[in-house]
Amino acid sequence: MLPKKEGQTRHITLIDPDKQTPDVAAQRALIAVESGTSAIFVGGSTDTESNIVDATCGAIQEALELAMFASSQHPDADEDMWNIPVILFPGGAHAMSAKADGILFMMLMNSTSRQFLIGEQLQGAPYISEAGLQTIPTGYVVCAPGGAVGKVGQAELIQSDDAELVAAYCQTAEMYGFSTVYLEAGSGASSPVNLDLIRTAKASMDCTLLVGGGIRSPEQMKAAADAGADYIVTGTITEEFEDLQQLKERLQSLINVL
Ligand code: 1GP
Repeated sequence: MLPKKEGQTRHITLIDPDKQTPDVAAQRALIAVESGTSAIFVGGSTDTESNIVDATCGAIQEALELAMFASSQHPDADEDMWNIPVILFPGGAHAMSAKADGILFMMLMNSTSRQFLIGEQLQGAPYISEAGLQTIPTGYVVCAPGGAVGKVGQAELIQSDDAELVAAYCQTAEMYGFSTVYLEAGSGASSPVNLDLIRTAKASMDCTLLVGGGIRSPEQMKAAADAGADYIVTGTITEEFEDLQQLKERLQSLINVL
């Protein structure tokens, strides 16, 4: 569901269901797709109730379907551009929805807490199986500064000069058979993941590499892409614009550097 293509970096938009109504989330998702994003992640906060996650996933899926139908009525429109996966990025086993297309099934690899290494996963697996959600087995590695997820997830943060350690985490993820590794600096981080860490992660494994947290400028996007990120995730900037046209311009300025 998150294929990688050598030499190409794609963008993912993270929507936190706690930060707006489902209708506004759907409007933002449509703008993100028009701007060139390749997938929508839904999640983020640790204490979101599943009914809010469900309503948000439902609203986004409905909006994408309507947009696709509208496109199908115009011979010149690209109907397929709306065929975008909605993927859960859960704060825990409580924040799930069968209306998503898939889920990042994550191990917070550098957590010191059993809860985030295997506990939430054990609680969530029966629901995921029943709902038939496609799982994307993901090694989630929190790097400095780490933000709220570093604290809540009780992570031993990867420091900017600890390339050897990030390589070992990436190799471990690959040996476990994970398809994806997500280097996270924390939502709203004051600085993104260190570029050397991204370069080392990319060189140490064949898994798809996701990078996110604190990326706000075209320069930061370009640097993370050049360092080897297969996907760059941004969340906070999508929440900063009431005006959808302004949001579109901002997202395009980021995505167009890729
Ligand atoms: C957080 O990596 C994502 O999990 C996105 O971070 O909100 O800082 O863009 P931002």
